Amino acid sequence: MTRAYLGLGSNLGERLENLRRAVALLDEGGLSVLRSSRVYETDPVGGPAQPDYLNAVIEVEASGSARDLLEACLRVEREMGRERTERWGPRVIDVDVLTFGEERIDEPGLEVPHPRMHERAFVIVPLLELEADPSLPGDRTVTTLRLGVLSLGGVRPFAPPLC
Ligand code: GSY
Repeated sequence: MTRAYLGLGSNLGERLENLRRAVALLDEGGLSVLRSSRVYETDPVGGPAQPDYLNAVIEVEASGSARDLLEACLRVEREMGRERTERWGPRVIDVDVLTFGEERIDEPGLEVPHPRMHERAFVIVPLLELEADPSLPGDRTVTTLRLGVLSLGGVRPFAPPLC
């Protein structure tokens, strides 16, 4: 069994309902969803002008490999009708593998810890509710993060934890 953190995001349709449904589908798909951060409303980062996101981080326990976990996340995105068209565009749901235990993986389509997570306040702020010293890409730790890179603006508490 491996503890992992997943990042959830939605900026189309019933955003909060979308996050809740993703948690339910992940749980039904065989993962144990252990804990959730609060839900934050966040300014969109990158891509075209698009609506604000709701973001949260959940902690799961996975029985398979990191690749199995990635497949489970992609399955939920597909079940919820996500179309991977525009790379940084708006989406009904986004489910990202942020960390997988202490593993460091650099394979096609699967980089863990997520290579951009340390630059994204919409990931780091909810993650720090669950884990004081998370695995980050490279040799980084939370104490070495530079606030210039990680702008903390644009992340506002919106709703209680998803579970
Ligand atoms: O990387 C996930 C999708 N995404 C997000 C997001 O989840 N939240 C915010 N605030 N901006 C984003 N830009 C992209 S792409």
